[in-house]
Amino acid sequence: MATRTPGSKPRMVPYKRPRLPEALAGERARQFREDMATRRSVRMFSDAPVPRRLIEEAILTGASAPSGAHQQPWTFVAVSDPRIKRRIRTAAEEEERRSYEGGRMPEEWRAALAALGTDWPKPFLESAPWLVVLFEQVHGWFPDGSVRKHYYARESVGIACGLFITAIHRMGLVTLTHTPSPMRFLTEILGRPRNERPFVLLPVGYPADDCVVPDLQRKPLADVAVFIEP
Ligand code: IYR
Repeated sequence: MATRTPGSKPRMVPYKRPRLPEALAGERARQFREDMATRRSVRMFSDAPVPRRLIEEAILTGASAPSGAHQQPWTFVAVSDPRIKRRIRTAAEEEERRSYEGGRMPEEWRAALAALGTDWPKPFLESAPWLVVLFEQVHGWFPDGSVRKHYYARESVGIACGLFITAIHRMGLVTLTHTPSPMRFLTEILGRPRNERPFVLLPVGYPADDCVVPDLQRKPLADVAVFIEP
């Protein structure tokens, strides 16, 4: 793929989807929506183990995302090694403490976060059985070692993240889209190449027995959608 010249035709294969009756489509959509409505970002994790196979399944779903020029510009790094998790927690808390208490986070941002009750300590970075770090491949490489531009890498990785989160939820697991800021330390701790930028850190596991989440409401359809019809 990387060396395909402009103008050469890709091989095309047939593609079909069953056309569902409207009632069945609607029913499936409703069931899926109701399940997804129970998804929450969780910050209190049980240390109960999760088999690697389930993480692999979610990664494969994430990696099924559409991507700019089908370049699949993502790397999922899944960590269960407690020594690495500890290093990540230590580094993340150092950054987060500076943000929350060192005056690095503007007042408006702190106010916006008040509804979530977040703070700099991140014990879930050790208690969650897996930390999945999603990296964006800002560019790739041609076989001759020259830089291969990636198109819409950030958007593509965002979609992959959404699909990963959905797969995790469908398995009865929970996660959090965590962005300790800045995240550069993850590149170093996880030994990733310079063309990769940490996009999001996703702790994965089961909720702790005493897990609580903020009482949030989602916007109704009328507030999130505009229809323009004849
Ligand atoms: N990265 C910090 C702050 C934070 C920022 C946003 I935007 C959130 O939605 C939640 C938290 C933290 O993880 O605490």
